[in-house]
Amino acid sequence: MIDKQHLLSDEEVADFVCKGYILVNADFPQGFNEAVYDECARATDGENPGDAILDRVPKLHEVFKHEKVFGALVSLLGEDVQMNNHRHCHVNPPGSRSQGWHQDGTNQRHHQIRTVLAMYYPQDVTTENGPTVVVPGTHFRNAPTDRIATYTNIKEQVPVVGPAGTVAITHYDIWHAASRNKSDKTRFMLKFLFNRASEPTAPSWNHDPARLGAAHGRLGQRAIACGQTEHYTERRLRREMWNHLMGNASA
Ligand SMILES: O=C(O)CCC(=O)C(=O)O
Ligand SMILES: [Fe+2]
Repeated sequence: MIDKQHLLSDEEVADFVCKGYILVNADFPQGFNEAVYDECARATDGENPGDAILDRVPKLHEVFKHEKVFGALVSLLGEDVQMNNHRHCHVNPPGSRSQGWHQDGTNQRHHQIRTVLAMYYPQDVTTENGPTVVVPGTHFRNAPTDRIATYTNIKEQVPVVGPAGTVAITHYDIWHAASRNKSDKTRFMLKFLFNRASEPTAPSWNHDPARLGAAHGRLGQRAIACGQTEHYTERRLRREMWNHLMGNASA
């Protein structure tokens, strides 16, 4: 059983529902991120090993065992959360061009949390060295990838920046893209997928019924500036997602 203190709070879960992502700053032992960086550089020198990156860099298991990372995954996907077989080391070399906006895979077309992306950065990420960029709230917007790929900068897009050891956990459907690496050093991002294995029957986070009012307040906020129609639609979809997570009628 995971210690409750490592689980997300009601407000954090409500924020995830609203924005579609949360950043976890994992404090790995001294030298851990640097060692992963070097091992990823060796593993991808030549052909990218694809899903085999976990066998090539077994230290990556430690990332998802970290109490804060695992606590966030349990909070969003339940205690029996499962690691998916697909994973990838995303290499963003100096001088790269930015990627088009996209949703990974075929988006899921439901309004629940069934799969998340967990993106681990083994080096500091700044706006200079090619951060992943996300658009808050877009996990509710299923859109053809060939259309969103034509969009350039979106007002209120958020670059995922943070110190080495940052893990961005996002809803599978969030719009995202790698941005241009303007630095002189390769940026690595290790993308893992996690799946829900069972339906929620009760909150799997550090739920406190006294915090429900605050959580509901968060669910009503705008993820980014948007029209009234989108705001009403998203507010309804968030409540659906939240009620599903609560697993009962008194949500
Ligand atoms: O490298 C990144 O920051 C994102 C890459 C990505 O989202 C993808 O290739 O699907
Ligand atoms: Fe992607």
